[in-house]
Amino acid sequence: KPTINNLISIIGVPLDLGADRRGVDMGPSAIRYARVREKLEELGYEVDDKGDIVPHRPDSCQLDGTKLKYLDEIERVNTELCRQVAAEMGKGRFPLVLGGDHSIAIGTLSGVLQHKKKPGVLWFDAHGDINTAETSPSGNIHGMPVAVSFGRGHDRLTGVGGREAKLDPQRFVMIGVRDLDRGEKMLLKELGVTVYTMHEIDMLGMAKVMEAAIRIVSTDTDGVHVSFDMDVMDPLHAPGVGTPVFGGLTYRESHLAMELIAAADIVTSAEFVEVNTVLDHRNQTAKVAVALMGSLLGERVL
Ligand code: HAR
Ligand code: MN
Ligand code: MN
Ligand code: MN
Repeated sequence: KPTINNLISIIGVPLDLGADRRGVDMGPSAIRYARVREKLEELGYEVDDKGDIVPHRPDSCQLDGTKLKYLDEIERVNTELCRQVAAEMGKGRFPLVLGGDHSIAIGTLSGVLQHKKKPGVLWFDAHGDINTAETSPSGNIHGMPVAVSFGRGHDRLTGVGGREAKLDPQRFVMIGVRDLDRGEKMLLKELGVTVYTMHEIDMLGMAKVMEAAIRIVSTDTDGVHVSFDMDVMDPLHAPGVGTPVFGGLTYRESHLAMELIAAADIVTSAEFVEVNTVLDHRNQTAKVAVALMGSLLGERVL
């Protein structure tokens, strides 16, 4: 088993305030309906579903003098998520976080950082999610968690989990990227993040890309977090996402990536985010997410 032991804690975060389109708030329910617990139990894990961290929904978009939308509530939910992730890891359990929009990575990663001094991160996403208030075209916080985890961005977000607990960009790898804003490109280069865009995946193939990515995140690190935004997949395979971008990963490329991470035996926490049930077809995207979780956590054909 790729985890330290056989214990998995599921934490649902039905938050959609970080995104422009409603509907990812039903992501955790959709993933549970797609039988995530049963899948993990079949693989031999002992599963504790902690339920959901329930966001309050303000009746109008709150800006409080910043450009960031719903900053208050997103900070609150992420502070609680940080606490729960840290608590589960403290019990020696593997946190599996179900989103929700990708702003929840702020809480997941700061929770991981309460236990790991230098974790590696594999970030699967069509987007860079490395905007700050200054560079964001939208003010949507789901476009910012990577910047926040490096200590860049609004104080109220970088403060979640403490200002010292931040990631090292050298141990962070993005995979499947195909839509970056101008400011994101600049910050990625400035910080030296490794980015395997769809171009590199086309040129080298997923196996070679993952071999290189796994080497980076498992060198001089004390754990690996997998953050999987379902929009990294092509909309043909994962239609239920808020910000689909053509030209993404195929079903098999995504599974191969998860299988290679499982074979490397490195993963210590994971999150699957941005399942938008309103835009999905018959829960297809949630089902694909559960299948990917299976591969990540050691499922094999034979
Ligand atoms: N880059 C754009 C922004 O900051 C859109 C990115 C957000 N979309 C996501 N995140 N689903 O991965 O607004
Ligand atoms: Mn994302
Ligand atoms: Mn995305
Ligand atoms: Mn864009």
